Amino acid sequence: MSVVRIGSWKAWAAALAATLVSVTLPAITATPASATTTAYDSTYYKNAVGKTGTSLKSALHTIISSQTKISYDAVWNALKVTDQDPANTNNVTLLYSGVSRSKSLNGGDVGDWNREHVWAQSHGSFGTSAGPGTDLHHLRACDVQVNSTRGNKDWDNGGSAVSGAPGSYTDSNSFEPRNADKGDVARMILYMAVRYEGDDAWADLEPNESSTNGSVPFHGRLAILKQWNEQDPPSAFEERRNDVIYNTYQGNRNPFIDHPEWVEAIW
Ligand SMILES: [Ca+2]
Ligand SMILES: [Ca+2]
Repeated sequence: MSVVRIGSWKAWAAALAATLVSVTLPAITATPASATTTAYDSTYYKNAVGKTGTSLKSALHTIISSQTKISYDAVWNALKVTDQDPANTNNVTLLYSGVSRSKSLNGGDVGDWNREHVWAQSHGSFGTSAGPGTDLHHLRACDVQVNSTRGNKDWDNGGSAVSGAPGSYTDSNSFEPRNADKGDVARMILYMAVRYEGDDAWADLEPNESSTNGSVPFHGRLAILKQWNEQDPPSAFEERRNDVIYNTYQGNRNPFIDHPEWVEAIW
């Protein structure tokens, strides 16, 4: 606000009122917070922008299906880059716990981190050959024991506290990540649903409302994942991760990190 020398109280009040109007009006006319624009809208997403429902899903499927596939062994070194702790370049930040752990502790022993498939391998029988089982958009560094606790469970709220992952909960068939990871999980699951549509060698992965999917190629519960997407918007960590996967490893993006409102536009 600029300093104005005003001779009378009335003039001062008028100036204040004008200032308040100028401050308030843009907030009234602003676009909803959930609508986003990105540098990729006129390029990468040009055939998707403006669409909704199945036509948006179909357009995004075509766009993101153009990708490089990496080996499961290459995932180790990729995660050391994509999941790097922003505060310590020697470490990765682990999913479900937020723990910062040395990049060199990758492995299968207690105290190590390993490669968590957020879309569980058994929900689509894709294993670890190059394809959905090595797709970095849903693979994250995770504590070995926490990964084991998550297993192939569906996604839902509730349960008892997860040892080693404060803020995360689990029961016999579902897992609730800590608040900071809820949106990440939702956007990873929904990326997989759009990327894999059954038109290649792999199953058509889809979200549903069940928390007892077992080995069918579905993951629940969609209503909860939609809540989590709203509750935990994309963070700088998640956006950097998307950029690194796009620029360095796979050449494709997770559209729901760039446009979280596309979750509601499709589902
Ligand atoms: Ca988050
Ligand atoms: Ca699908």
